[in-house]
Amino acid sequence: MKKQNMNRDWIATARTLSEALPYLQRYTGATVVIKFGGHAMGDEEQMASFARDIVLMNQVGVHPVIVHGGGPMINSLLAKLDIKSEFVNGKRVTDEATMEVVEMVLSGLVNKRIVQAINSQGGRAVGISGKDANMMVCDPVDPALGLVGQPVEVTPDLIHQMHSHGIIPVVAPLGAGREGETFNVNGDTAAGAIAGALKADRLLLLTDVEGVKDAEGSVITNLTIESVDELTRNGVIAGGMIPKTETAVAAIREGVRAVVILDGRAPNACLLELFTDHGAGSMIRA
Ligand code: X2W
Repeated sequence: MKKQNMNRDWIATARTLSEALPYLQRYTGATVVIKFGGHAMGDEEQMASFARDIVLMNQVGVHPVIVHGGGPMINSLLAKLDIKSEFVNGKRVTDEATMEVVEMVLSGLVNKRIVQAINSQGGRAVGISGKDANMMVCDPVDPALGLVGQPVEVTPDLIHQMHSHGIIPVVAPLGAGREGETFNVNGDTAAGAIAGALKADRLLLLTDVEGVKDAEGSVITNLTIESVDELTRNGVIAGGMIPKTETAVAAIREGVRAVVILDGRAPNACLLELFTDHGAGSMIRA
């Protein structure tokens, strides 16, 4: 009895692999930017599962780029250091003391945690930030927000070079200022700007909601720039979803083929989206 069940599982595994062939072929050589938000990271096991999906993608010929966040981890260190922090329109007001903590947490703690998780699964990840090789040059967004940056010039040569050496880039959302400043960039904004500069085939925004929901609370699986505009005007797209859909629309206008907003905590979310008929979350296209 036990043996039969096991046989059945192996047959299902083989079938799953076989069914994935057209998807694997479709994405060979594709550039996929994955925004891994602080809220999507979860525990060690979820991090390991995410890392495994990324290594698998890389193994089958996809060129993944991870751009991560880390908002909750920044909040936690700021609280320990007794530094007050506030958000205006989804962006952290960032003075010099806050910027030091943001850089420590993003480039140090979170970036290296993801790099190590990928390398533990047999990948070759290297952690950088938008400051490395002057990849992401920023201007200040608004004097009231302090050192919050808007990417104005993204030069992705370094990412191409890393990919050509089989390296998976893991990018912390920090930007270089023209006067030698360090800028804090919202993780979604950074991922969108990098995906746009790469003209990526896909931008996956991993978060802690299942996708864009309609008025009844069901996930809308396919959206266009026009339908996003309409749903935003009608107030169906609201709150924290707005920066995500804005990022998606801006990235598509810069030449990204499609953007998917999905729940990064769901098991194998990236594989489900890329390599199965089912897909996941909400896909936005031109
Ligand atoms: C963000 C950067 C991290 C981030 C911050 O300081 O929290 C700004 O708000 P999540 O996990 O993706 O939210 N920067 C300007 O975006 O993290």
